[in-house]
Amino acid sequence: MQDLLDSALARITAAGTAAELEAVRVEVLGRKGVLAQLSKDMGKLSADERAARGKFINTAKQSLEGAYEELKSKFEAEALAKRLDSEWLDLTVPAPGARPGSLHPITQIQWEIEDLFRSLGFSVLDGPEVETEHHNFDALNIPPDHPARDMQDTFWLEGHHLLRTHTSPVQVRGMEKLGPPLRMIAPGRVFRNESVDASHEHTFYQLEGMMIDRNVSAGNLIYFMKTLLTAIFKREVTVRLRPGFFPFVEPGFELDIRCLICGGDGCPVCKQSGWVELLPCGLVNPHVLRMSGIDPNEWGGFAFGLGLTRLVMMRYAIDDIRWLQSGDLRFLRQF
Ligand code: FA5
Repeated sequence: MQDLLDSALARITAAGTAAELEAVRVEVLGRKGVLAQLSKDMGKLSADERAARGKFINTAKQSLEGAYEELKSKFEAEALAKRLDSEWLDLTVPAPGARPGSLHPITQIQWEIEDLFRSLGFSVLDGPEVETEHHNFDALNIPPDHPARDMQDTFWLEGHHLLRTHTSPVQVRGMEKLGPPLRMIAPGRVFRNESVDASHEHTFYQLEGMMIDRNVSAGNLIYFMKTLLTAIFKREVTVRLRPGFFPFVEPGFELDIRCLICGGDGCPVCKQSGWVELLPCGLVNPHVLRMSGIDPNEWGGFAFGLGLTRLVMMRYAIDDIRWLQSGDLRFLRQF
């Protein structure tokens, strides 16, 4: 009996492949295998012999199956390793035909302006798009019955909240949070309930700027505006400064740029005027400083509200503002 078992074990361990092992399994452990042979004449044995034979068969079964399972696991591990080797995949390789994405032109110019102002000592602040009436209007010296509110068609929300109509509320948040002296810019998305045409969107981008210090003058304001425009356009551009009315600045100015789409001859973007409103600005109204807890006898400042979307249109000669939010890949792939 022991010989039978030993030779069966030897045949299992001699299997060199998974297929050979399977063939040996059928022969040794199958219905006609060694174990079946050993059980065949059990009926003819005495009770004691039967017990001894049963015990032997159990032990034999365990050792044969153990040897089989061990070798089977070995072959499976080898097969898996081979498969992993042959099916090796580099997940970092770009898919064939995939185009790399690019930054939206508004983001590109926004980042350029952020870098410029950071180098001039300004912080870049963020503010909420859902604003309070207080920050968007009241704290900017635009009380409820003030006609200036009509200039910015507002999307009103519940509970004295609204979609901010300009980035100027971030001035207020900057003054409240950081106090003077203050140098900040705040780029962001703003919303107005107005009809859309070649130069007007309901959702567009502005970039607010504010500097508060002792002895800030209109000269400082003009210096920063010139630095900004030269850095962005990298060439001579014609600008004009005219008086502008905004309740939060005094005096206020409108800085217009000679239309770069038509060169000043007149087109739908400049509404045939040859000029595009780009950069309203002014010296901060003392009342606004006072409302944010800053003493206007000690501190003064300037503020500006760049029309970022319009600036991008001028820089790249984009003749319709609607391209910028169209999501049209033919347009976006040019940048
Ligand atoms: C304002 O929004 C003021 N908060 C700007 C300001 C800030 C003045 C600080 C003084 C001091 P205005 O409504 O003019 O101003 O908008 C500013 C700029 O946003 C405009 O010059 C224009 O370039 C741009 N703009 C205005 N409406 C639209 C629109 N519908 N679509 C695209 N750009 C617009």
